[in-house]
Amino acid sequence: MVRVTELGYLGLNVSDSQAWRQYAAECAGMEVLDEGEGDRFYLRMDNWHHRFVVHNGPQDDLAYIGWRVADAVALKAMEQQLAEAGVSYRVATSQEAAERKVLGLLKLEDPSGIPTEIFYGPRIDVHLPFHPGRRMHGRFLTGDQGLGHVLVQSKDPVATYKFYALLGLSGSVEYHLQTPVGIAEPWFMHCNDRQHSIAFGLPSEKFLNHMMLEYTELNDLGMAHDIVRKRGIPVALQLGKHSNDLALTFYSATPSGWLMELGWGACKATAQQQYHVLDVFGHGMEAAGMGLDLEL
Ligand code: MBD
Ligand code: FE
Repeated sequence: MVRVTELGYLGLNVSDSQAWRQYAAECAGMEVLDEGEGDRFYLRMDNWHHRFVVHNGPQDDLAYIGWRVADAVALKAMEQQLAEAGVSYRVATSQEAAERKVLGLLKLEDPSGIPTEIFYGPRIDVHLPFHPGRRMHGRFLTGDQGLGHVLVQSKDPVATYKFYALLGLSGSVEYHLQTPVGIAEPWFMHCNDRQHSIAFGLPSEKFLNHMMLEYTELNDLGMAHDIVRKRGIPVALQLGKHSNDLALTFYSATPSGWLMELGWGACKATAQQQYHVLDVFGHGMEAAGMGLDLEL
């Protein structure tokens, strides 16, 4: 069986491009790259040409998720795997591959309709070393762990699990959380050392509930927290430590309304599954109505 190797890139649709450029650079520390296309700009976290394509659009939601495989052989094997499972996909044209700055890709949809791309051969701009949008003590933790994680909508969590398992991710329900309307059972799946690259199973109006980026240095998380607080950006969940990935994180609003989880110190994925009913500490609820009204 062939497996995806990392959460490689994300496409976002945003209504306020200017607010996003400022937010991404000045709060998170990403590098803004504008190639003059007019309808989009890029965000960098490392030496990849980009990790985010930010498209101008009215929707304010996730546009697509890009999962990497090793090479052309793996992409061909993935095609066969999808076909045998009866999942429809199409092979993107070379023009579409050039648009994403990859050597080849497949286009399909996950069971909730989230546009999904499986690609190989991203463009790595070693000649253009990452230049953070604000001062940083360290870097974003990417490498073979991918760009971070997303928590996405799932209309049918079991179907969603089966879809991502077909792509080669592993995982399970990792929390039983008491909510006013019953027990929430979020799922977490990984495809490399990052404890999870995708999560689902919590109510989410948009495709995207939140995305998570990880710093290599605690000081950069602290700096991000100071900047978010000074700017009065709503914080949905205060600083706290998750029980599953042991990361110290907080959740604040992006200019598109969905949440950004910034973190540091996550542990690596393990083969054996376990579940939790509460986080280690913190993650107290602050701003309500942002998609994570949870007692973690
Ligand atoms: C996460 O990254 C997360 O977003 C939640 C809700 C629980 C555990 C880890
Ligand atoms: Fe998360």
